[in-house]
Amino acid sequence: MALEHHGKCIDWQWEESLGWENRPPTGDEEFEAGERKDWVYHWKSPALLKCNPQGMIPTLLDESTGKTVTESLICIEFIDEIAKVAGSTASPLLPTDPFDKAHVRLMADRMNKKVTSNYYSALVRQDETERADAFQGILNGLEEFVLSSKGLYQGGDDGLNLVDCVLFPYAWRLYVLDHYRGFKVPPRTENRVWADYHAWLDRVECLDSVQKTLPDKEKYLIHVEKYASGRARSKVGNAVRRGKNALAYDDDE
Ligand SMILES: N[C@@H](CCC(=O)N[C@@H](CS)C(=O)NCC(=O)O)C(=O)O
Repeated sequence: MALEHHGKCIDWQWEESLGWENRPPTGDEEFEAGERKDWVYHWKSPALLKCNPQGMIPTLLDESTGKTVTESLICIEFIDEIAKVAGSTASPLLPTDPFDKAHVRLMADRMNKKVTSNYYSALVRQDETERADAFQGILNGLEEFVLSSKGLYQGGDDGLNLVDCVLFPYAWRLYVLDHYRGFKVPPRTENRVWADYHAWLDRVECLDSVQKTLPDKEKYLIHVEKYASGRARSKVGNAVRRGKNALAYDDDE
């Protein structure tokens, strides 16, 4: 996609910079020898590590200045601002009123903590009670989202906002928790809240802009199996396996 910013044409392109690889054990790992062959590590491209030493996705890079933007919530706001400057007529992802904007940021942060983080806990933790507690946290987050929504989308009828953008990718992948853990989101027939939730999920999934971003469901199940079996040695996988939340990965892991 090309956008105009400060009179310059900005071309955006993706670079695949995360992958998975089996690595021979070094002998310093903290797991039993018998488990070693099964652990799967992240491969991170040198280009990613150069502009974000933490090696986390998303990372945006402006090649002309070397400036970077990281952290998904901040990246979404950044893209929204760039689009506005470039004259986009799409409805903005954040409202202009400072109070409304503060509320949207707060809700986006709550969805990140209650849904995104608990998704990894429900998937990676091996203790059933911990997993069930995490899934309950997700359901509480979804209910909070529905009750806070002002229309077809979280902020009203005009289009997606930051909260929808943060929640949807994880709401969409909850079939993974049903598959690996047997955790089911209540059906639309349960009550008004769940009817509204499923209507929102269907509505967002049907958007062209969203369709383009969705992976194949079967392939994604295979991709996350390494998390479900606790074998993923990514920063996120390590943090959750060690009992922290998915957002609390350490810089040096
Ligand atoms: N708090 C970060 C988390 C992003 C995140 O978990 N990214 C994953 C995407 S697969 C990642 O880069 N994982 C690499 C790793 O865990 O080492 C954000 O919201 O941007």
